[in-house]
Amino acid sequence: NNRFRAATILGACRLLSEACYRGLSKSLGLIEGYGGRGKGGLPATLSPAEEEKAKGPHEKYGYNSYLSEKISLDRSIPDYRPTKCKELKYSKDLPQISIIFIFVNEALSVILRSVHSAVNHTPTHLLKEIILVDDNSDEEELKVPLEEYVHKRYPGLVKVVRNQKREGLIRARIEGWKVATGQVTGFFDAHVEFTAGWAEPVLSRIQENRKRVILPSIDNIKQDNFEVQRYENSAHGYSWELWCMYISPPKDWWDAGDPSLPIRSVAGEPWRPTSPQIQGYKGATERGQKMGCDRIMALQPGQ
Ligand SMILES: [Mn+2]
Repeated sequence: NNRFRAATILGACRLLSEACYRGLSKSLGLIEGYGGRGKGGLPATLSPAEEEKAKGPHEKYGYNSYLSEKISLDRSIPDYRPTKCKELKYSKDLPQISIIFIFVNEALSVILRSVHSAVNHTPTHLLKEIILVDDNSDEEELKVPLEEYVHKRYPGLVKVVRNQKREGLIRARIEGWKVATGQVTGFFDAHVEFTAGWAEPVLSRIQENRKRVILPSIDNIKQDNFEVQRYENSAHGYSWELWCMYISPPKDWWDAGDPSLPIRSVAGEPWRPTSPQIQGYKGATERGQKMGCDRIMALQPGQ
């Protein structure tokens, strides 16, 4: 049918653009392709001489940004979904998502890996756009170099929003929401990697009921070696300090014996598959977590 043909053509266009734009990352000292250090989500390592160079940036970012530059923007990571999740079938007719990343002085390679992995793991017909909200970073590499790269590498796909003063996480997210045109809005930290099949269950749950706010089940990327570490299925909540907590699913979820079922929580409904995120990150954007929701409903929580 036509929709299938359109998806096939879009897929072919993506392959063509891959061929044209590969190598662009080299100008930034970064690497593309599925292999290399850290492939398959395995721990990545530095030589002793490199270790010395890595110390300063590690202190600054709270993760090993020097090592991050040595890991491909497209590296493969494991698919930790329960088998049943992989077998689920979804409607071809799902709403499109605008993916919004917020950052302040995040390492360029880490932001770009978030973007590459979103493009690589979101079906073309479901990805409306990617929006990068810079909450007034100081780093020069996050200005012209970042903007030139994303516009050349993914023409027409990425919007960049710059806050003229530091607004904080929630107002920065709202700035991203304002320019979003997808039916669904997904808010993410800019230090994540997406896994295969992450989008369909999220969009499907929102399509069933647009008042839902969906949180994926989140794995961990280790801050020192970028190893992807599987976390148990869990609900999300917040401590009194407003740090995100992973909470064991309620008894009725365990009793049902089906790991593909969504987990209800006070903060939303997590669902594997996942977007792992770097642990130990010190940045200003760490309050709040990744979620997808209906674009219009997003700012009308009373409904
Ligand atoms: Mn985070």
